[in-house]
Amino acid sequence: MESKQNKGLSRRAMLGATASGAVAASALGGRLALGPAALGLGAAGVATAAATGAARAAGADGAVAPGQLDDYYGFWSSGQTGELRILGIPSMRELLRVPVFNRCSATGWGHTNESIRIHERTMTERTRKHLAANGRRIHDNGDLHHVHMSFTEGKYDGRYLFMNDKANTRAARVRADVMKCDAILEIPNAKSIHGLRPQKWPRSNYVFCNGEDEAPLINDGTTMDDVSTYVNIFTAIDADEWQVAWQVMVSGNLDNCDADYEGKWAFSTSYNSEMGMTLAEMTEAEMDHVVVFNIAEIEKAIEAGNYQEVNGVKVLDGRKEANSQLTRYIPIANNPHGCNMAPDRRHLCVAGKLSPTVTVLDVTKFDAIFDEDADPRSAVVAEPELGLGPLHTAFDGRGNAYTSLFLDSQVVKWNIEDAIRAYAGENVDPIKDKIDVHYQPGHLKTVMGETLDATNDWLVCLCKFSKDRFLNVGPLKPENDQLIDISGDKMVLVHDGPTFAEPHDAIAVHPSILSGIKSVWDRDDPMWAETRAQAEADGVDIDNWTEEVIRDGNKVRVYMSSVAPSFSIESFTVQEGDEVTVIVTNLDEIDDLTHGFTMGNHGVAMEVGPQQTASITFVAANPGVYWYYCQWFCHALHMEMRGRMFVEPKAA
Ligand code: RUQ
Ligand code: CUA
Ligand code: CA
Repeated sequence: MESKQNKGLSRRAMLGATASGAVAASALGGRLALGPAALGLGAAGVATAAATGAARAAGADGAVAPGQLDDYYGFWSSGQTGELRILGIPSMRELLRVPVFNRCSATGWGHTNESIRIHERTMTERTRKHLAANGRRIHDNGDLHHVHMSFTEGKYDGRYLFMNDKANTRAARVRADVMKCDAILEIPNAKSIHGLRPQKWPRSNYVFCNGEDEAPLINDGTTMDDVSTYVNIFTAIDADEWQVAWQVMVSGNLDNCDADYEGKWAFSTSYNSEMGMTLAEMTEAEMDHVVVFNIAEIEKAIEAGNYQEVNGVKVLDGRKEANSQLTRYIPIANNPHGCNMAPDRRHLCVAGKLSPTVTVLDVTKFDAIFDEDADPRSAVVAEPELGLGPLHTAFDGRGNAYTSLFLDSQVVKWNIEDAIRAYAGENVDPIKDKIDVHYQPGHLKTVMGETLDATNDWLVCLCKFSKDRFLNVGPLKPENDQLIDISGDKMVLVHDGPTFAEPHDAIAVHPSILSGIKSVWDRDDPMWAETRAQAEADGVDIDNWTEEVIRDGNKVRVYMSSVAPSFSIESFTVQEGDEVTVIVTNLDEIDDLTHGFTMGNHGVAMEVGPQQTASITFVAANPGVYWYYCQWFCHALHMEMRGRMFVEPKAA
């Protein structure tokens, strides 16, 4: 493994060592130690820690000096781009893109065998058939709205990030130790996964997924426009196995969801209680609803076998007319949207969208609404009128809520307890402040505001339109993710952040929670376990310098290593029409020393990080000479890191 390839020359090696030294030093400098999690603060205690913003590395304007690290990781969705993005907060610098549902030219995600296996593992037969009919193996697109981290006891635990794909009815998991997707699940029976949230307590055993679009449960063409056969499906994914645990049929559709801090409930908004198929029908009723899912009752029903099995999944009937103990339907004004559980462990805030109100539900009253003749609205404890088009709500550690007003292009700060007192008849105004944002905000997020570690530091507001805020780049304009300082009484807008299509949601996480992030892969990482098994079957040791070309009928496996600035194989020969798999192991152990493998004129490229193995397969259809090269700048002699593939013409 020790190689001649002039390790001593590597400038990157020195830079790498310096950089990691700097990280360690700044960690010791107190930033990590000051996190609310490190201080063991719950929602109540956080106010003292972060209210002043004293622990911030950044200035009051959110500026982070060159070479300084951000105070928080931001995890951004990207909508129809289909990837996860990592930004620094408060600088809003984009740090990384993690391809998930999209294909990626840089990393080879969606091209490598390792990533295609992740896509294919839980693909339904229908999708397999559809893709094959269209000459493909995986979908190229996704619509990633919501990203959330795994929880243990109401706090982020740094294990995983979970996210939805509305476009192709999937959910994915990203490992937070390497920031790579390790599991994708196509969810049968449901249509269009929109809202997605992990269970918060006792840990994220489940990830809850909302199906937004109605369709016949047995969707085989035997019934089409008979809407009475349509259902919507709520899905709980087993987060460890990344398989469907169970599903519940509901009345109406499902939009956004959340879960409580006791592990008893999940809840989802429904804008289409009407089961309407047109805009007029979907907005017809004065009241829609929130569905409350009773987790213990659902688990009991599964245990008792009270389900039907559809496409290999256990499906329960939680529709209104089934009159079960699985669900309750709480009437909420016209087309509600956001569904946000406050860190006070008690209050669920449901945004009105077409109604200027946010409805506050006390989840400790949910047991009572499961009584036969209880009024489900008895769980409503406040309904402040906030402004036009309330979409989503975020929280700080002082009992305040921040709601985006889409139509007003504002964020409104209001106090939950004051709203409850006002609802009870006291003369208090729950609204504390309003600020203009630019323009039409959707989601907004405070730092760890969806956990018991809610802080009073920053608010990120994801605006759908930027209009005149940036240089005109043509008809397609960026979104505008704005950073707002919420440490004082008044909200202060400090930064405009243009982003490409189309972040819906974001979370911010303290670095102390992500201390397990690796800079170099473990050689025995499960990501390439199947590739390793093939190598072992071929008698090839991929942990050491490898130069092996294995022929297996018309399949050829080329095993090579990379150490800057060389591949172990300078040329290899295959026959016209061979199916070629190139397996590259990067033996460099240096922080940030990523290589790549690109086969010229073959549409083949992949990332190979330090100590990573990656593989890619293609057919060598045309005879001739082809250069392969490393596309990741790795060394002064990076350009020279190349080799030739000879494709010999088929014997006539
Ligand atoms: S919900 S439209 Cu996040 Cu506002 Cu997807
Ligand atoms: Cu290796 Cu560039
Ligand atoms: Ca409606």
